[in-house]
Amino acid sequence: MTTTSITHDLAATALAALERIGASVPTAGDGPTLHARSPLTGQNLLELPAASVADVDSAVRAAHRAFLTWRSVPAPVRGGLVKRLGQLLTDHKADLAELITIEAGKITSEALGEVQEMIDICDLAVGLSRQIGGRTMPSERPGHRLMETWHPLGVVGVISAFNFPAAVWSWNTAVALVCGDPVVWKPSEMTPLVSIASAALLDRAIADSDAPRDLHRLVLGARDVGEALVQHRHVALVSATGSERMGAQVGPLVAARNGRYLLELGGNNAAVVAPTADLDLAVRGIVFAAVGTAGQRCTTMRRLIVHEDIVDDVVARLATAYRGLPVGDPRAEGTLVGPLINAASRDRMRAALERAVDDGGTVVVGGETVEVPAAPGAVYVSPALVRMPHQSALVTEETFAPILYVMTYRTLDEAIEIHNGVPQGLSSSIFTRDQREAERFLSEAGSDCGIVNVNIGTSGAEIGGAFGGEKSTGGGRESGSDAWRAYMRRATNTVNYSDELPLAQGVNFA
Ligand code: UN1
Repeated sequence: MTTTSITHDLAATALAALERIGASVPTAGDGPTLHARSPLTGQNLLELPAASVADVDSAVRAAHRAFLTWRSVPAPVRGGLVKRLGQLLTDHKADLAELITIEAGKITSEALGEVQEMIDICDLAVGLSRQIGGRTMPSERPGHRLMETWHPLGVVGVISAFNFPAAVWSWNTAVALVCGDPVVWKPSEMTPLVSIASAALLDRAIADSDAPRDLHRLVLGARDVGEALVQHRHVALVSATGSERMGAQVGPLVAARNGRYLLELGGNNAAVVAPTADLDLAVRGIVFAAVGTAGQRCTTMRRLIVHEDIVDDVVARLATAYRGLPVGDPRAEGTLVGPLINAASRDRMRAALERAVDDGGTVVVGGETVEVPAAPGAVYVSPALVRMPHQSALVTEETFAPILYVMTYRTLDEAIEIHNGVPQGLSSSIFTRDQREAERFLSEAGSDCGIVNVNIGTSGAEIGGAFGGEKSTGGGRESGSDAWRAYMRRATNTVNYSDELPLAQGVNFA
């Protein structure tokens, strides 16, 4: 088959999945457009209409009008909508996963896992719909009640990235909807079809639940669309997932209008491998975290800090595992590493590997282009394992490709210092059987990340926990635990049910 005929087949497969989902694919007109594209061939699939800045304004205004109704719908009833979304996602799990594979290049198992993550967050949000609520605190005054109430916040603007083109939207949207907030979504330009499909399922759930139609609006487009969303005064919360550079631009823009933002930005995640680690388990955990999703997760393991006594053994085991990695068509049975999203990613990976060597590093294995004859325009690479003499400036940056830098340490203090010596603070792990070491890594003086694991890798977090990180990762938390609070506003209430008017702090004003 020629590349063009493969692309043609991919487009037909995508359109068939969209049709089963019940999504209509708009045709491009005179206005701005964008292309759906597949990293499986590197070619364009379809041309789609993009939103203009004026479209963003009308989407936000429509969502805001929906808010005025939705905020007064009881939260457990709002949960009914999310329950329906979860059912539809379950029914169309394979269809949506197929689109994720076609547009983001994920292997089938990981694409299905992404949709499972969406179903899981719907379950969590439905449960939350009966739990979001405040506390009652003792008042210092007799006959008074001091309590807090949590109210819906307003329109949430969601900006998401190509690598989790549907799940990150669902973490935000399922929680926002039960919290009483409509969503306007600006997805990555690289994954428009996944977003059209996800939005269509939510539209159907909205219709089936008799909820306001404009509770969700999708705005496809480029940077101008994102900027218009970020700056709109009716967007109460901007939840943005992407690069540190993007976050550095979004934060100040929202802050300038005193809006709220929730940022989930780059990671430069590391694992410490201690002398007592179970190395069979560690190697499996490291390989999944470092090469899963072809190194394109924000939680991808990018640094390994190994005790010097075991480093040669660990590197040898990893090199063996890396040499056996099946790289290729993500739809093929057995493939573990699919394509990079585009040629720019490969160029950045190459440049990073060249800099690593300039910094005294050695590429142990990988880093090569893998030719897939049927798809010359696709970008396949073998994941790279690189030994570094120290943590150079390069290693402190996130390169969104499968490169794992290996460094050594002698004492745990030194390992923690190397670990924390980067700007990002998303995910981390330690492989050890020494409880004292594990506890130190988990303590306030250990890892400075938002996610700190023991004896598992850095990626593949469950939705039950709060997801996000510190420092240049942005500080936001999405998904489980009490992350819902970011999507609501808190009112503190003092209710006087006495006949007196005592003032707090004993103030006398008579
Ligand atoms: C991301 O890469 O933006 O923990 C999200 C994980 C997934 C989510 C990753 N549950 O790897």
